[in-house]
Amino acid sequence: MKGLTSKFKAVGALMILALILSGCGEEFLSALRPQGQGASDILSLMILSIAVMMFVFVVVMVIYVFVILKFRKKKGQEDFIPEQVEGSHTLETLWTVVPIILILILAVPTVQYTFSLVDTSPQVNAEGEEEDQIWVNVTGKQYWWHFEYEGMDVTTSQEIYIPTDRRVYLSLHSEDVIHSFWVPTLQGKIDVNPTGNRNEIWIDADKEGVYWGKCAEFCGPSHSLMDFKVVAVSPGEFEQWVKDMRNIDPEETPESEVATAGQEVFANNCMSCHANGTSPNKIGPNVSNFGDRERIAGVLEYNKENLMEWIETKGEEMKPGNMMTTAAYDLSDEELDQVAEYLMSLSPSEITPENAEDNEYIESDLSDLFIDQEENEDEGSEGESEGDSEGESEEDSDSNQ
Ligand code: HEC
Ligand SMILES: [Cu+2]
Repeated sequence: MKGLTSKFKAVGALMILALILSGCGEEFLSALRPQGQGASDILSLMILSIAVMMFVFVVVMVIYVFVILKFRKKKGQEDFIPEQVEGSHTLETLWTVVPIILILILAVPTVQYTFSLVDTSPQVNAEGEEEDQIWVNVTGKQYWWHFEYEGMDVTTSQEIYIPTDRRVYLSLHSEDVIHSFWVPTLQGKIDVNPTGNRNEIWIDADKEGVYWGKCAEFCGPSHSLMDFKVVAVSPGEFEQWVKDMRNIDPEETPESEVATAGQEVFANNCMSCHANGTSPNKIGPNVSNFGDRERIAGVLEYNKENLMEWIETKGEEMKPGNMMTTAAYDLSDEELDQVAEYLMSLSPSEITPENAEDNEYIESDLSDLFIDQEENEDEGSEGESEGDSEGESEEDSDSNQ
């Protein structure tokens, strides 16, 4: 009896634990708390398949218990052999047809979503017109992410900004090994391949906020540290951010003297790998808005101590195997302080992850941004039609060798 009560206790504890755990999951990270269309479609598929599985489980258990009770060996019937049924037409039809129906219930929406989740054709608005699309070229690298806004002359790393009123379309490729781009609260995963083919997906966020992204394909010793952020802001804020990012002058002298000295240190030791402004994709992240970052190198808490340690150690322990470890510089404590001060002063915009959740809905139809894109297309420059442009840039060609 004692054994039985303790078993009940154990089961009870497990059930309570399951209940508590099911309440877990953060809005910025959990696929079970979707904050965008893609993730909520995926969650509905999960719920559907769990419902089908529960149905099968319950039916099987009911029949099982019924059969055990009804046909168990009774006293005085030791030699009794029950009636043998073989080839029952009704039964065989039933257990063929029911699974087929169940599979169809699962398959139809699954196939439908498999296509719609990566359908990057333009959305049609209420007036029946095709919406202008924001395309971002995404490059995955060991162990960070680079983002180039097509036709907008905006480049950033680690943190991608999107407006909350529309889908943002991504064209992804890798410069080294296979990565996988995953923002659990917003969309499913998509592979990021080095072979020259670009995968495409869209993301959207219902409300302002910072959503965490992860690399979901093992890609080296710091794979688990290959984090990034999606910063969703209102359309007006997004427009402001794009304008601010476009106006960066990398030559501009910072306000403080220490930072000005740091600018010099940076130019002499770091510019071979890092870019400031809209210069193209380099070995290391673009630092144009490093002062606005939520994290250092995607994962470390943002403060000067961590930053100085990162620069001094080249992230050797903080992110093992990262490509900055090959840098040759050797800085004095003073120079470390200066360059850290400089990097933290790089804040071209008021629109930062910190105020992403202010819920100030600044209206804008973003049309200004797209006019610019069309101009670019007219000039026959890079704004050329996004998506299917395979390996269009120089960076692609040298990464494919
Ligand atoms: C050999 C190329 C190289 C050199 C030289 C280099 N870095 Fe880096 N740096 C990188 C790479 C690659 C990363 C990305 C590491 C990662 O996250 O995996 C990085 C990341 C960083 C980051 C984090 C960036 C972010 O967006 O969070 C900072 C800050 C940084 N480097 C500062 C410096 C400073 C300061 C110097 C010069 C004193 C410097 N780096 C020189 C390659 C380099
Ligand atoms: Cu990766």
